[in-house]
Amino acid sequence: MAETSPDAKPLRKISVAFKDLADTVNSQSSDVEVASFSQASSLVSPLISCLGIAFKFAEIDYVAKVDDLVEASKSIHTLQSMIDRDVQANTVRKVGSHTRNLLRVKRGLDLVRVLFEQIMVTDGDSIKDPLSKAYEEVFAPHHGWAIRMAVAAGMYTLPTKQQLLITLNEDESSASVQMQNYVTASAPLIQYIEKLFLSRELGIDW
Ligand code: 1PW
Repeated sequence: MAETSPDAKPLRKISVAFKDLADTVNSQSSDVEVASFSQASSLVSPLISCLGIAFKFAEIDYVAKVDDLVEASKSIHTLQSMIDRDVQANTVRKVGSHTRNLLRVKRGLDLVRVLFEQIMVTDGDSIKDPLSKAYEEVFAPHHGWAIRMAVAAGMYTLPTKQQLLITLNEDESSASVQMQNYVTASAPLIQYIEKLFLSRELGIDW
């Protein structure tokens, strides 16, 4: 029955959800809803847990921030209005604010985007180089020494690509299709979120 259960293909679920969001962004006719964004982002959490126990702290941090956005979606309709509320309340950079959490979750989605890109162009069975590159590009500039060391240590207990594929219930070619779908879909969404920050002169490097 595992084949037909809804969680049997987590990569497929991710790529479908982000394709929907990308369609919204690309249509330019409606704003991205907090509900659909947070729901799609929550599908990425199982992927982080596949990276092993050493990344449990990253998963806990990511899940908490996505949960905060899920909670926000009960009273706030769009990402735009969520940010504007924090601007008005002067809480954009406040620890735990929805806008701050959105910026962190956006980085998580960007990390997965670069990770998938790197996995697809890297030979061999190790995902250490792909994840290291993604981390260096997306998160390392924003993390202090202690977190960077914990991440570096976690790189030595990663599953192999084959182990990851088994956990995700994919083979090499089906995984490539879904990863490419996510890479294609997430790019315009990430740009859209960055533009929400930059057009309000909130910065994205904090
Ligand atoms: C989708 C994420 C994939 C995770 C695997 C790669 C490792 C990424 C490492 C994340 C590190 C989490 C540790 C917590 C750091 C927080 O200090 C920081 N959060 C993030 C996501 O950078 C800032 O959070 P704050 O101060 O806004 O609560």
